[in-house]
Amino acid sequence: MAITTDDYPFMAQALRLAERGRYTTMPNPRVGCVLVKNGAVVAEGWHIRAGEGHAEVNALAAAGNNAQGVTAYVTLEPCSHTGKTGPCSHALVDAGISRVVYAMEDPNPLVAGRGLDYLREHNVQVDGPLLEDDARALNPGFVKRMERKLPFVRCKMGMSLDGRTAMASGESQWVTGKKARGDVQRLRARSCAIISGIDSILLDNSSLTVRIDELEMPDAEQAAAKQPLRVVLDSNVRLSRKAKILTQETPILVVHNGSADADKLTGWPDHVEFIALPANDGRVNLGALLSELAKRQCNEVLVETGATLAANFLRRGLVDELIIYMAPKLLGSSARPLFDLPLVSMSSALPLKISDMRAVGTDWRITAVPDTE
Ligand code: AOF
Ligand code: ZN
Repeated sequence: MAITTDDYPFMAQALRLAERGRYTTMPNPRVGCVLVKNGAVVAEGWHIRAGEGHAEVNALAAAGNNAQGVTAYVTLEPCSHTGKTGPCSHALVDAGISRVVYAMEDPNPLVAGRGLDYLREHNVQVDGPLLEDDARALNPGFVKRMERKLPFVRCKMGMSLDGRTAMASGESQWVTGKKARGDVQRLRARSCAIISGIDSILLDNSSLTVRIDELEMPDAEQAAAKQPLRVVLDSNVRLSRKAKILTQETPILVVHNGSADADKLTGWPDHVEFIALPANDGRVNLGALLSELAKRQCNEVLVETGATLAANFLRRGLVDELIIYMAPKLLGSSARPLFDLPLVSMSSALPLKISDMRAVGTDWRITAVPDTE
């Protein structure tokens, strides 16, 4: 028996369960699992945080003695390795399940098909992939890090209807409305790291933290949500010892070009780490930065910065997704443009595809991705 139309709603349910790990599973992927017998759901589970039960194990625990002969719908191939927890493919076999429907193979080289092989070798019927695009979209960062050793890069900007981000003085509070700013909190919360440039940090004196208590989600999930790593690109170490970003004691990574005097790098609070990365013309190489963040197991990273650094990420083809909040106001022609991209001919324009556009309070949120066709 292969996949039938009956399988779709159960996998859709598993995908929705996986979504509940949106802010909490990192560096692991978001994974959901539904156990079904005779067309009825017996139990469900999802992965909440790294180091704790995987989706399948949580679902099996919820099923108790009822897992014999069930079909398991999982949004990711059940694992075959012993990591922080035991292999899910073994747990499924031991529980006596008869069929597994999976949405996508696990791109983790530790697994990569071995979980499915183990199931087949133990007489479990394996069908899939099913709703693979949705499963990949659930974990863009985990998938990219496993496949390309790079994080998924989302760049967020706020602009006026005439495409301006700040007044000429740098004044930018607030271009967008309260709802849009709340939406940005969710973007931060799902990210493993937030990247900003030293100029924006000095100008806006922002803290780049997540107000976790304002995220709308159940208490248990809220308790598992973490603050993302805050990354400051600061080639010449100009960060002020009084900057507001230092007040919250969650990790900050200051990335410089290695040329700063030793005394500039000492005497900082314990939660601030400095690293030197390769640079070109004194400015840290952005590709090297992203590789470093992937090594630190960052899945999704959010670039929240000014027009110059954001343009540099874009120009180098390092942005996977642009999120632009557009506010219903005009800032006029002396205000700052969205990106510092001094292009002169139409042929050098950066082609994008708008993949989503929706109202967020009084603003519009535009999601655009590079058009590579
Ligand atoms: C699953 N179900 O719910 C998840 C899986 O260190 P560990 O033991 O937590 O293993 C993490 C790896 O397991 C992760 O990189 C990915 O390959 C897989 N995640 N697998 O069967 C789950 N979260
Ligand atoms: Zn597992």
